[in-house]
Amino acid sequence: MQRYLAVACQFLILLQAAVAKTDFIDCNNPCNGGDVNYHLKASVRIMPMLNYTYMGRTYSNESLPNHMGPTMRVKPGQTMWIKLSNELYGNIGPKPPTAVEYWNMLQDPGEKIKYQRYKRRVSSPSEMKVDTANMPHDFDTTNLHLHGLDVDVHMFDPVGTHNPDAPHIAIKPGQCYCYKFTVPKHHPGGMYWYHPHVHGSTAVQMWGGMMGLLYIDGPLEEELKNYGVTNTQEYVIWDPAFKQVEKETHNLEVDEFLLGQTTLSKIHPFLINGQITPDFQVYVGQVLHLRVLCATIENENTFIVYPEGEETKHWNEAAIPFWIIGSDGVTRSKPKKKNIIVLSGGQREEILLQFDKPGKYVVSQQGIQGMQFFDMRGHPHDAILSTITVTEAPKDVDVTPTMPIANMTFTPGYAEEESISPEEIMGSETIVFSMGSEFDKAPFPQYFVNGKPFDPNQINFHAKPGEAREYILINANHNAHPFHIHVNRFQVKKMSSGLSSEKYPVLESVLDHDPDVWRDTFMVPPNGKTEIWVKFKEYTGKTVLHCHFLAHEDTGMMSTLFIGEEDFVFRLKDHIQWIVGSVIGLIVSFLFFHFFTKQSRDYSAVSMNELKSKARD
Ligand SMILES: [Cu+2]
Repeated sequence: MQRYLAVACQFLILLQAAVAKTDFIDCNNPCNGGDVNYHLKASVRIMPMLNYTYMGRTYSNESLPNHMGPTMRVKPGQTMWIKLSNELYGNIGPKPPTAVEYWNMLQDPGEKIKYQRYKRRVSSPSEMKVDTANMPHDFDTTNLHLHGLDVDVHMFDPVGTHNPDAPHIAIKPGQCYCYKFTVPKHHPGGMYWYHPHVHGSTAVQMWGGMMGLLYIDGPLEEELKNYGVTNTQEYVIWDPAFKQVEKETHNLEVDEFLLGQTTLSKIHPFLINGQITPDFQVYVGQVLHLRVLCATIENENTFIVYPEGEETKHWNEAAIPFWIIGSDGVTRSKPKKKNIIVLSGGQREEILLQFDKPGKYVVSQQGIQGMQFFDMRGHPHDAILSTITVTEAPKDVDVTPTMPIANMTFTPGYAEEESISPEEIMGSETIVFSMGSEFDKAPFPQYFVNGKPFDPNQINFHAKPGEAREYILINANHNAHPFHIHVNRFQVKKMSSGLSSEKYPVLESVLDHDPDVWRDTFMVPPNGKTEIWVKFKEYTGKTVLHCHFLAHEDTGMMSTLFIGEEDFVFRLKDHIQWIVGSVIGLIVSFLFFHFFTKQSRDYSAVSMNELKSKARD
């Protein structure tokens, strides 16, 4: 019996060890065995901005003026190791909200009355139902997401896990993690980025500036150079929110996210490369190549170029057209002409611009008001994102490209024949993004995927490597939700919205999609639908899909997706009743047998004695 128990214990220990495999490392471990190696330090930074001094969480150091972390570069086929050290110590703020704070806020809901279906409130904070998993929390716990890369799944511990129960990678202050990736040989070259992704703290950390650029080398840079296009600039759009150091109060924006998210509108400056309306310079006739990342946490954006002073006119009337040559890290074979694009958080666009007259131009963010939050005007503000100064080129310098932009061709990130065909679609599923407005629940409002908030113990979607699937993304709300799926890209096949483009003129541009372009993030329009086809490639394991308005994701608008087969995992919780029952059974049987055998021994001893005495007689 003892031997059996010992074997069973050993088996359980082995299983536990297999389950507990992790990529957490001792912080003295350099984690530098890749072809390229990076060390990111999540740390606190005090920085001057907008006439104030702010405190935020960043990966950056003082030498990086754009407030972002170091730019990473890697070639297809290379291994990339990233050590992430969490050095977020101290009272950084703001504090995660409590159910009592939500209750207090809901006593005077103000503008939140505009929620179309709101439910009864409760008479005391103790009656609030609290969805702990979806309350903003653990603001100093972090991890790393390589946005848009088709590499191993890396949301759950360890990287590449097939354990359906694997926990989110959650690196606490003082802890270090070693991420090891191999970039596939066929990976499209282009602009990607990285940011933290711990459920509950993503928005707060990214409002503080925890993000950075990641380029995968590809033929685009060389091809542009061959066309004489050499004026390349990064263009990162960011809507920051920090704690102001001089004041004890929280930053207004962060407070409103934490307690409501609905009036997050009052002072939302958009920064470009961490600066307020910076100026870009280009010569007449020269091509300006902007590598645009919309790194907004909670806002949509437009990209429209006007001659200065004409920005109040309609873009179809006054805007300077531009060309898109790549989207979400995937180069297009031919430039596509546009005079407006609408961007949501996570999207990237490679843009070529050319001016035939000198002068001052502006890049404008406008026309989104009213589409963000239930028809509330003022969010986000119309704003000038940056200026562009166009001057005559010096006489002896030839800056014009070797051919008109319209005639340029590029090596596409995906070949045309890789496009998903209808026969490849192995299934179709609906994913509904919606919000709840139950006044007796914290957090408020509630954010749902298919009617339910994120449940860390649930796997909601399954897919197999090699197959393609259709997802019909539905937005039940009067505000936009950008959809993002990890690891694999998709093509946008159809879009529609129940709103009127007369009332919301940018809507036409939102719906203007290119069905052959591969994306990793795209808008699900207000009261609308986006139909996508996803191709699942070689990477398998546990990962997520979610809304890329990160405050929505943090408070519930995320789901778990499992690609491929799940590992067999011994889960104590599944077997606990059986184990407890068996143990009780064993104890009862042991006691019973012990008692019974003792009785019969006593009896036989007595009868033996009696027998002996009889024999003597
Ligand atoms: Cu959303």
